[in-house]
Amino acid sequence: MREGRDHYVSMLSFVHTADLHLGKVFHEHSLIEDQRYMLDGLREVLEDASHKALLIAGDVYDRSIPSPDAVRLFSSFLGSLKARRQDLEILILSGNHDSSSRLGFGKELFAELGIHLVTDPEDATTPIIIPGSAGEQGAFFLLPFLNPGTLKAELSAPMPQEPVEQKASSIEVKAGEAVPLRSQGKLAQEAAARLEAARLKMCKAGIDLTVLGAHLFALGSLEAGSERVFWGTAEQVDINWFSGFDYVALGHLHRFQKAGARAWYSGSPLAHAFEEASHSKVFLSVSLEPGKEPRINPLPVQPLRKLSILTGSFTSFFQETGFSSGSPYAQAAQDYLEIVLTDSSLVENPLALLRERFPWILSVKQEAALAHQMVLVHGQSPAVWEGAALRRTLIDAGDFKDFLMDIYGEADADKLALFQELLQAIEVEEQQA
Ligand SMILES: [Mn+2]
Repeated sequence: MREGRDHYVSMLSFVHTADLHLGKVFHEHSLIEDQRYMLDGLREVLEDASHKALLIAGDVYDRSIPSPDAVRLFSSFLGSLKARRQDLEILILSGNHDSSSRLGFGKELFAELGIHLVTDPEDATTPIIIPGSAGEQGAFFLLPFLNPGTLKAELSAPMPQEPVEQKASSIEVKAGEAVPLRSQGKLAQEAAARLEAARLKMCKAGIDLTVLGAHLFALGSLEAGSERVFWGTAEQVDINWFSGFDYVALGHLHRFQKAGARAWYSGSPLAHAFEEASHSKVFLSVSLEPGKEPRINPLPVQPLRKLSILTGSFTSFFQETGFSSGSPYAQAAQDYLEIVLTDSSLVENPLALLRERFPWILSVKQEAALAHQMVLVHGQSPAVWEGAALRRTLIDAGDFKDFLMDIYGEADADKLALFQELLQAIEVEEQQA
């Protein structure tokens, strides 16, 4: 990483990452060792002292009540990072997967150590000031995920762009009265107005650079496949509201991408879905110079194990040793693997059978066989079964009962009950998401 250093001399440089999802369980397999390996890599990147700060733009943990392993891992990461780089400022905001109060534990004390946790949107307008290498001053604002109701606004006039929703509301709102905001669009608009006022105040006070870290869904950006996101454009945020900032460090979408003129998603440093197997996973090294465009340097993340998808017949994999160096599958045998079977008949318990050959196999898909089954039973073409949305509206307990009858000749009551339970859980989760 040495060769890039000279370019950074008169700049404010920092590392932007997000969506660590510590404690994530992937197809029933804990990713904690993968995450430890990834954080070791991040610590190495930060040994380059030209990076003045680390900004984590939300979703530190995978769950609002993180596993003990995940908390221990993050604690030891912060400790060992600070032991090597006392001067490094660490900036953390909470994402939709984090519990803001749990992640915010001890924030008043940690701030003294240069570890800044912002978990309340009300605190977003108080920046953290970080000097660059030539004495220039950067003001970092951190906007945590905007849970419904976390900001209030006076609705004296209908909010621009969303007049219809106001009319439909059954609650009488008096002019000048502050009401809690619910949709992502309105919450972000209110936050943007407050942040812009605070940003201008900093600029007037002589600050050279302003940076915003935020966890939100920027309108027009692409999902990666492993996010838990809102549906509908009312829940997306116009990133132009934040265009005053010299750089916007985004989290929430797991795909590394540009989201606005000076706004980027770093993406998650590890893939969390097989759909992401081909995505590049990076940490972003960002360098800012007053009056210039931000310089983005994506640093590839070396994962402990890659994700691979292989397609073929069951026999072709079952007869494969997977380990011999001449085999086309030699590398895949070391990867987290999803195998897509092309057979037209279902294989029972294929995961256990194939695990002997491929020790890190996590998923087997048999959609060809399922589609074939549907044609035999209902005379429907496989195309009907493409797309998750269609499937969601088509499948119910009756279909599952028919399916069990077709496959096993009987519909096991326990399996049916479990299916009902899972279906309800999915519906509840989707309503709360
Ligand atoms: Mn996330």
